Amino acid sequence: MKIPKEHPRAESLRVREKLLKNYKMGVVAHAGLIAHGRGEAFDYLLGEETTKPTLEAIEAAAAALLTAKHPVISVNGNAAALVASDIVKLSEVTGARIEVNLFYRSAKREKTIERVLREAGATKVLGIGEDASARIQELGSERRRVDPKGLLIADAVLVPLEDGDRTEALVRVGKKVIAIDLNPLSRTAQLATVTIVDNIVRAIPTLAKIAKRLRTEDQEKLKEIASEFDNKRNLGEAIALINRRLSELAEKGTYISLLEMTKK
Ligand code: PTJ
Repeated sequence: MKIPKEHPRAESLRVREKLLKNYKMGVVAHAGLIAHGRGEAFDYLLGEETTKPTLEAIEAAAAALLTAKHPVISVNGNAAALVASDIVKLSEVTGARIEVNLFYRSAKREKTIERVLREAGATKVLGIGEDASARIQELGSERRRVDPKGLLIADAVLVPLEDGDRTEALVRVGKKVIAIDLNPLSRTAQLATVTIVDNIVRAIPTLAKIAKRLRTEDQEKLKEIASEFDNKRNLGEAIALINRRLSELAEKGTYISLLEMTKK
């Protein structure tokens, strides 16, 4: 579908089209489309922008990845569909390995996602087929199958769009989990070490940019940034921001008017 440039929701429609195309290609799972709809609803509440508290979380996430011994970016269908080349950039900047790890696992989907990542510039993709020969026993789903060179030994894991069970299991086995989730109330958001409450289409490029700036800082300083970050407080700020925004909008009732739009 061709989206008119002047359409007021052009960007959101473009993202949706990308997901649909990738769903047809077998990259995105059927439930990935439902998950996106849920995310979009929260993005509306946040004002569809990267907020100030989120920038602090992104800085802490960059510091955690840059100070980890074995950082890993875990990739699922939605992330590959929307931000494959930004994931490759982030991996180059931080030295994090890229591993495909799916909730709705199938050999065919894994291979299709690997191809998307390679086309985006990835030279090594972990977790494909028999390479995922290790198990994280604490996990119930197919996600327990991990690569011994990646998620098994990882000390910091970036999980864009996640199911809460895996975040909980990864934290339980002692890994630092950096989650990207638009819903600050989700189990993932609540249980992660660092939660970036933002849309992955904005968060991953920003994370790569900030990591590039921070990577010349000394390791002690980066460790301090990571350890001083308080996820509970930061989530509280994200929720308060939604609360403030909704209160302001509640005062107005309508915030879009045809008269204002005609003036523009
Ligand atoms: O590709 P697979 O097989 O690994 O499956 C991936 C999905 C996303 C289907 C799977 O992990 C899943 O079922 O996730 P959930 O439990 O639906 O959680 C997805 C979370 O991501 C929700 O809390 C959404 O609010 C959030 N979300 C959706 N789209 C975005 C998002 N967060 C950030 N950016 C988005 N674009």
